[in-house]
Amino acid sequence: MIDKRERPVDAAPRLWRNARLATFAPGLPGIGAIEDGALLARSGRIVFAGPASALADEAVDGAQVVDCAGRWITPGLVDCHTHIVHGGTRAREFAMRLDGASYEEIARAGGGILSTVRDTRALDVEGLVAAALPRLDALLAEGVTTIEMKSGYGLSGASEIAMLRAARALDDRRRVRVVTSWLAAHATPPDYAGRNDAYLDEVVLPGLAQAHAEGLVDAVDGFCEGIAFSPAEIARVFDAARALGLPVKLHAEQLSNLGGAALAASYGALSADHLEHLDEAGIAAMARAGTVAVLLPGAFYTLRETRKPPVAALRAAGVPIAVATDCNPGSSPLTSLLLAMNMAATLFELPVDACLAGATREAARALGLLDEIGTLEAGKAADLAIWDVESPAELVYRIGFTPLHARIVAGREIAP
Ligand code: DI6
Ligand code: FE
Repeated sequence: MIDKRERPVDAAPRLWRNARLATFAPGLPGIGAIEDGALLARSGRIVFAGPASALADEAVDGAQVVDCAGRWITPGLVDCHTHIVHGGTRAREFAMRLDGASYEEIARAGGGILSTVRDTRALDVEGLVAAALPRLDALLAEGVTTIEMKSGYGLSGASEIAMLRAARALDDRRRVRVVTSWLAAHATPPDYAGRNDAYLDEVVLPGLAQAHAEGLVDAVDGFCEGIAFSPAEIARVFDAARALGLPVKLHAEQLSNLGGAALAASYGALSADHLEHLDEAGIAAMARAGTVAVLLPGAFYTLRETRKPPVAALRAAGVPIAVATDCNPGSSPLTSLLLAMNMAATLFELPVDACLAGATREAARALGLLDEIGTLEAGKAADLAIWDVESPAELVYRIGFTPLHARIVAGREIAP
């Protein structure tokens, strides 16, 4: 269902040799490292990723050879949670928060998400594309090859759809895979204040049906929170998604605990995201359902939260953990997935290897794309990042430094 659009591929076989591979292949420990590695791609797909000694000579006949000079190759990075399509900034609110106003106070006073809604509605599709492109380019320059983009700042049928059209246009404009989420249940627009059910009936649900009919929706998201939508309201959105055969995900337990993660898990959600206030019952429900926990340390940092997501308990329960930027103008004006990994390590104590897996394999899982991307394994898309580092741990450890050597999408190299 997700992301099955045709993409241009490089048909010619290409061999990256003299490389070190961080494969993240299941069955290999840690990052799945292979020294003296080689990676062969044909028609945009990996046909071999492993020790050079195991690659048959005849397999590489006619391949264009790239000498990696010992550089590391990882799967292309995957940013599985962004609100990158939007108008305006919220720099003024940032200053207000530093003066003591809380995020919730600003939201309840008509600022917050609703101020971005005003700036987003003011732009047409082309304006939204132009506004998002510099942010997208910042992520691509760090080796991102797949990015999720949400609606959620239009809050009318037409403007939510415009946001997703912009996301699809960005997919055409750059060599990157874009995955979309319908997030009309993000905030209640002023004309529906206090009437969430009417907003669902008149905007969220009919808009979803229309956007889906236009092929604009890969998954359905919501914001389950006191300042947004209740579990019962989110359940109505998820029922509609299920009827359309669309996977769901949820912003859950960010500012309080409403049981959103358990609700999402009961719908077999791909992911539950944020999770600072997640409890034991929510963890158990996510573990049973295989729902990925998406950590968004940029929002935790920006809002100067003190309660951390229960990372140790999630890991002990075997819940897969992804890391994403949450790139948005209010709570996470972050366009660096490398910094998000660093923050997940430093702020949330996520181990370094888990941070790396969280921005590759587990982020792919969170998008329902693990069969296609996220590891270096034969059969998957040849989406790669090549790095000038001594070890992949450096990608997590450095702050504000991007050692990207090359970015490859569907086997074709794009200068960083
Ligand atoms: N949680 C968040 O952190 C973002 N959305 C959400 O549901 C914030 C959105 C914003 O403040 O503009
Ligand atoms: Fe978000």
